[in-house]
Amino acid sequence: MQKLENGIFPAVCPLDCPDTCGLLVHKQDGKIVKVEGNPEHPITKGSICNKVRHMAERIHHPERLTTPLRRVGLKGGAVFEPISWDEAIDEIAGKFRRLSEEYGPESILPYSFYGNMGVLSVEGMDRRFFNALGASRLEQTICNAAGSAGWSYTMGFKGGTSPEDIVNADLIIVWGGNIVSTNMHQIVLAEQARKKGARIIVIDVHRNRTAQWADWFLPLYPGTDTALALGIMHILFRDGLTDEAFLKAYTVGYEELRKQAEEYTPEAVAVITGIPAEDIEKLGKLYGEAKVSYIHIGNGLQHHDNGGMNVRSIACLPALTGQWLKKGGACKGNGGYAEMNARALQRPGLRPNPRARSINMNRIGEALEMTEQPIKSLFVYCCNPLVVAPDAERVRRGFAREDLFTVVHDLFLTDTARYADIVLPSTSTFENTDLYSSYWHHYIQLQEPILEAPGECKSNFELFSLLGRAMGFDDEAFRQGEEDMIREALDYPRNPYLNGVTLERLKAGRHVKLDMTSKDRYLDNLPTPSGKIELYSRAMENAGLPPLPAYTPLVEGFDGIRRPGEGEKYPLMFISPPNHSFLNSTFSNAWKHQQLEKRPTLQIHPEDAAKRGIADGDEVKVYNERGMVQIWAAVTDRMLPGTVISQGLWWEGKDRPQRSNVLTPDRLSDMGKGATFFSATVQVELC
Ligand SMILES: Nc1nc2c(c(=O)[nH]1)N[C@H]1C(S)=C(S)[C@@H](COP(=O)(O)OP(=O)(O)OC[C@H]3O[C@@H](n4cnc5c(=O)[nH]c(N)nc54)[C@H](O)[C@@H]3O)O[C@H]1N2
Ligand SMILES: Nc1nc2c(c(=O)[nH]1)N[C@H]1C(S)=C(S)[C@@H](COP(=O)(O)OP(=O)(O)OC[C@H]3O[C@@H](n4cnc5c(=O)[nH]c(N)nc54)[C@H](O)[C@@H]3O)O[C@H]1N2
Ligand code: SF4
Ligand SMILES: [Mo]
Repeated sequence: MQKLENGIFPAVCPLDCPDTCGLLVHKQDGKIVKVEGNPEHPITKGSICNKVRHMAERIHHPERLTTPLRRVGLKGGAVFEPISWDEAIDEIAGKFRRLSEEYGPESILPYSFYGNMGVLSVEGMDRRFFNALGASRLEQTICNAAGSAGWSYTMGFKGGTSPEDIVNADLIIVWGGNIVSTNMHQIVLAEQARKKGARIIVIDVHRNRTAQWADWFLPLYPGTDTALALGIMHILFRDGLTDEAFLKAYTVGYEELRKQAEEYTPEAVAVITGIPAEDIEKLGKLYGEAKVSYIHIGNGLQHHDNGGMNVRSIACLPALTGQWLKKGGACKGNGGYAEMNARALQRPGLRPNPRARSINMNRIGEALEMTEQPIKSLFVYCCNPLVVAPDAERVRRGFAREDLFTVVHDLFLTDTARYADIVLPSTSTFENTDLYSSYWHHYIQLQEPILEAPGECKSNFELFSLLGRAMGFDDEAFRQGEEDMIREALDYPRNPYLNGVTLERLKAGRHVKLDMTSKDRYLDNLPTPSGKIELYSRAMENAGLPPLPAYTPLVEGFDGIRRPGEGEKYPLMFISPPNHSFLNSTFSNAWKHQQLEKRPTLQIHPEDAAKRGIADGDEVKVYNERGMVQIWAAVTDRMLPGTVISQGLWWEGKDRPQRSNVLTPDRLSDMGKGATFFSATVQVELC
């Protein structure tokens, strides 16, 4: 039995990170003593991030949950008593039966995300269970929904440039992504291109680690990327740098776009973005003259009111210079290549109420306030909504409802679990069987258990099989084993890229590359309505959106007349992106990772700090009408005046409020019903 042996075992990184690394886990006396990258994995190539090098602390953490718990004190007071699994399952199943009878099964809402990227963990038995129960559905739009919709309107298929092709580029633009921290193997590939002469440009609202690594950094005002993309288009059309043959053959709407771009002169775009006109000229020329260019579209620029349009506009650029025939292009995510058989995995047919309502996960605070058809129970797993969801105080107030029956399945007593009625202990990925794909590279991987689960931890798969049986769901779907489900997931002839990927090959080889032969026909198979790249999109027009790229200001803050930092109650744009050492809110409770990040900070420009009498290291209050955090100022000119940055999703402090999401809006983005975390405005003062 692998679990008990000492030695080195192959594993997969389960975290919500595009790199989905192959790992080697060193084990001694039942414990992990070292985690390193698998040198045989073609993308990992033996190197992993610092977060996961310290993964052992998380897996063997003394505060890991090991037994089910029942609340005995007040909601949120985090006083619990241990109970057995039998009691926990009985209590949950009993409550779900009663709620279904009294209020209907849609009074129950699952709330999950990708705390573990395993297909069986978050898109498998759990979905079967909530389908058979007839629970409300969750719109999982907290991450890249806006950008994904914007990309899809333009390109149709949810995939772009392959990682391995990045090395061919002579110009690389990292746009709204901090890939040194969030996608480190892309840096390795970009470095290979750089050795051959490629130039690297970063466009961001602050000089993050990636900007420090780049050859040229362009800081801009938040939410103004569409204007910049149109400025580049203006220069491409004006100076004859477009590939007219490509435009004719593979796009629709290029004449309309040419006209649309006319008004976005470098001078006009400079006013909107804060980038000097001469820099916009230079950028447009560099992009137009590059032989092979590649744009990495990060997640940051789509967490805005106008986030869908930001991605949609940038996605038009490679078509203008014909990059899709030159192995250049762009990537907003490559999940489409690895699409699996979701119907077989999730069994929507089990649902007694195919028209069950959907609740947007970004609006969970509001949803918990509904008085008609109220939500009476929440089942949270693989997610930490009290920290990661917008307008976090509203979310907390919802979770504090005495009449809400909340179950949380996690490895730790997170801020969310503290509000649970029943807490269930989860295994870590290394204790499970699961299947992993990447939303960036093209390798599928298998995880098999290499550790004994501590205490009474159960995987998501075990938990939902057990609950299904306790609810009396007698479909064979609840009796399948992990390997049956993996086979079903991979059996999906509709996706040619999945050809030949089988459980047997995964067991033999650990990672199996997707069959990329049909990528040759990428441009012929674009699933847009026209079958072409849609520079003009009738589908957008039908949805009430501008059919062409068009700049719309953010709802709060900068409007093209008033600059960030000026006037009003909350003059500063507040951006709260990931930090280097946490993975969303995961690791926020791990000592090593906390040491590396030291403490939550607010990066503030010297001009903005001086106006408020703030010096480096001072404790400051950051607030708006939604809430307040108390963190430490780091005075720096890494961004334009008017923008402040706080990196990292910290759990609530023991003696201070520090969850940045108490400040963020729960408005939805222009497309895809996505989150608008970064479209927040705040005021800052000395404590
Ligand atoms: N270390 C680490 N790695 C991670 C994560 C983590 O928490 N920590 N999270 C993982 C997940 S779930 C995701 S989705 C990805 C996200 O990783 P990325 O794609 O890198 O996205 P973000 O880090 O959210 O934001 C990237 C940058 O966008 C900038 N930005 C904000 N607003 C704007 C804007 O209007 N325009 C422009 N041009 N830039 C803007 C931010 O300043 C930030 O530097 O990373 C994954 N990897
Ligand atoms: N302000 C602000 N807010 C943000 C973002 C931002 O940049 N700024 N980023 C947003 C983005 S892009 C994302 S993707 C979300 C991410 O938000 P979440 O998906 O909530 O990510 P995490 O905070 O890492 O929480 C994942 C939880 O799953 C648990 N977990 C891990 N494995 C398992 C398992 O096998 N079973 C169970 N039951 N639990 C498990 C972990 O212990 C952890 O508590 O946050 C969003 N929120
Ligand atoms: S978090 Fe990302 S970079 Fe780090 S080991 Fe996991 S997949 Fe690799
Ligand atoms: Mo994400």
